[in-house]
Amino acid sequence: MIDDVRAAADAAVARLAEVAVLAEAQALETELLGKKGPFAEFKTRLGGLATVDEKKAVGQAVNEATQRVAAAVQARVAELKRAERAVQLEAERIDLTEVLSRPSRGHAHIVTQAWQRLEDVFVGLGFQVAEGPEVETDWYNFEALNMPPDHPARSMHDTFYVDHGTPGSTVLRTHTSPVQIRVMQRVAPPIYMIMPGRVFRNETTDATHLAVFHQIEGLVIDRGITLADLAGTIESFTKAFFGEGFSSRLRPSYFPFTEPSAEFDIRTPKGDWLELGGCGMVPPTVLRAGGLDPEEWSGFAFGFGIDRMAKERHAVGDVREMYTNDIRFVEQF
Ligand code: FA5
Repeated sequence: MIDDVRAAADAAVARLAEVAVLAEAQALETELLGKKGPFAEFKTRLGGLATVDEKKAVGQAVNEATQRVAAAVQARVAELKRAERAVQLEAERIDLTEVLSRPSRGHAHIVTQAWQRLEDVFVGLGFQVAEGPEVETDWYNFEALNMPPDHPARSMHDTFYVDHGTPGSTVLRTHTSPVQIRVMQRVAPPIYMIMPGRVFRNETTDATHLAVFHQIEGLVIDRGITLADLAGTIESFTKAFFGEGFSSRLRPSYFPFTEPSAEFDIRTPKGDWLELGGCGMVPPTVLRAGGLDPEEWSGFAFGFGIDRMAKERHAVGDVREMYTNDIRFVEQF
């Protein structure tokens, strides 16, 4: 019978080793060590043994077997609990390393940065910001700005026409100056306004020319405004935008919608002169087109290219580089 007891213990331990689920191990504990289990049965059979020595020897074997099986149950249950906990932890794990592998953030394009900085500087000088439509009528883009049909200055603006209304009546604006007229019509003076935006010219592109580019227009209308105010504003802007080491100059030029007209250049700390844009005093014809009385109001306007400013500021060799969408180029700024 002692051999039977030991064999039963071996079988119990072997079964426990095969169990893979915690609940099954707990059920097996009841089956093996409970009142109806094999070792309980061995105990009941002790009474039927012939001698006291036999009872003692078999009893001891049953106790040892019970203890061995109980220890095996305990070890297996603990092992399976650990395994189940590990599975649960894995399932509920929050992967904090995600924060580190987040895709890198982009940033504003070099031209957008220049646009935003220009706005900041002019707002700092007391200007407000307005925008106008990119698809414009011939009247706003040309006629109201002193360029009637057949005016020779129109040939300087190679125009994209839009197939809308009377042929030739709708254009993609060739400059931001039409927004001057829209602002004068809508805003009561005094006006201190800048008007940034996209413009279009049917031109062959090269290192300094694009067919789609950006300008920023400025318009000041108040009482008693003179050319000295224009020169002072351009000088303050130059220092605020480029730095104290820079200065500006006005050079006589011609635009149909300003009189007198000038190009304005900036002088770099190295002494080079860069042409930035055009400017001048707003003539009575243009003030009237905007619905203002030239006897009461006077003013000046200026306009320059944002893309060329970004190009100069960052020493980009070719303005077309900024629109190749090459991430290696864009990332540098
Ligand atoms: C004008 O467009 C005038 N409307 C500016 C103006 C406004 C004068 C108000 C007086 C009063 P212009 O054609 O020169 O002028 O263009 C102004 C600026 O736009 C240029 O100095 C240049 O910086 C930029 N620009 C002109 N053409 C291109 C082009 N194809 N590609 C990139 N930038 C250009």
